[in-house]
Amino acid sequence: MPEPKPMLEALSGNVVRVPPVWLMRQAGRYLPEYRSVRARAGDFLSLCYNPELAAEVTLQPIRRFGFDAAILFADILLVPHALGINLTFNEGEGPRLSPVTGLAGVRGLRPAEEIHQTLSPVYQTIKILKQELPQNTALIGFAGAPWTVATYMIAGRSEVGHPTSLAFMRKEPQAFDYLIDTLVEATISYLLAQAAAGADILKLFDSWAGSLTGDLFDRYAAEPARRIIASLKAEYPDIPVIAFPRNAGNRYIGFASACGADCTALDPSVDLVWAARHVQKEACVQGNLDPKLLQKGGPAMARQVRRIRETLCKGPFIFGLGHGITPNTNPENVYALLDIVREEAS
Ligand code: 1CP
Repeated sequence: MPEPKPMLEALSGNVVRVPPVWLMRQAGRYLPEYRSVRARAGDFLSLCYNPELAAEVTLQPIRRFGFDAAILFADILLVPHALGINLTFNEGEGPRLSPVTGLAGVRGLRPAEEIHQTLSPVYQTIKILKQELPQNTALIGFAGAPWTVATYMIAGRSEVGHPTSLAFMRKEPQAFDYLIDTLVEATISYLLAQAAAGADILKLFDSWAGSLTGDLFDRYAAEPARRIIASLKAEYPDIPVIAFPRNAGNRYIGFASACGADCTALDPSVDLVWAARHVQKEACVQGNLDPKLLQKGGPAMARQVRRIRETLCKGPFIFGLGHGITPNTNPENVYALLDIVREEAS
């Protein structure tokens, strides 16, 4: 009998007594062993496309902390890169992309079915991880949701409030819809290939969903997620999907039902009692410790970790952060967090 994976238990809607736990960006600069492999790889993209090293950094936090899930080491911006966009990560200034402009620009992208030429090392990383991971550790594959990825492709960088992308949507609706459709197709193809390589769970990061107001949220966050998840479920009905419509506010309600996700990942702004009442009854929830509290550690972190666990543990629940670990987090605080999440309920 293979050992059960607590992550899959929670994702199938069961209440797990000691909740499974993993942390967004659990592989990264807060770990000295990551910084050392990163230096060996050279730049960030070379690390993402090197299956041995990408697998190594994925495994580092599992060895250290024994999380219940490993998340594939890659980035949401590999998809635009595979569609033919220039991409660089420069130390300290975040990603830079060659922006897409106009209908001719979006039509000039590589067809979605050609992304695998660039992305095949990612599938190789998954195959290595399947050999190396402990049996009870689930492997999460992921992609960015179309809107979030589109914001980087249109603005060429990270942009607060996304004025460039929202203006593009308004002024060039045909080009914008073409871009979203291309990203839906590419994301389906990419996630299906991750599932074929062995991912146990798939996660869709819509980190900038909160910039979509009114009808735009349904049209460009919920609907693309629904199309992607429907295609994944048609081929892999047993692979659970986690959706992360960050900063969706009230629109967290109904999101999992609208798009067919098995779990909703909550950002730190979501009220716990409200989430237990309105979001958790639809599907498993994941979250939502503020990464700033993990960075701070001590009694303030301990109090909030217990509150999250106590409020959400009556339904299907995965303990996690509401956003990624900050690079200046002390790994000692992660050990402390795990002790509290895993302490026996009194
Ligand atoms: O210097 C370094 O080593 C680069 C830092 C880094 C890392 C470790 C980047 C650059 N990406 C990653 C890995 C990564 N990115 C993972 C896998 C590792 C893990 O979680 O353990 C994942 C799941 C992502 C996803 C990702 N990339 C998102 C969605 C989640 C989120 O943070 O909201 C986004 C928005 C990105 C884009 C990105 N990648 C990296 C940067 C600096 C950014 C821009 C972030 C921004 O716009 O503010």
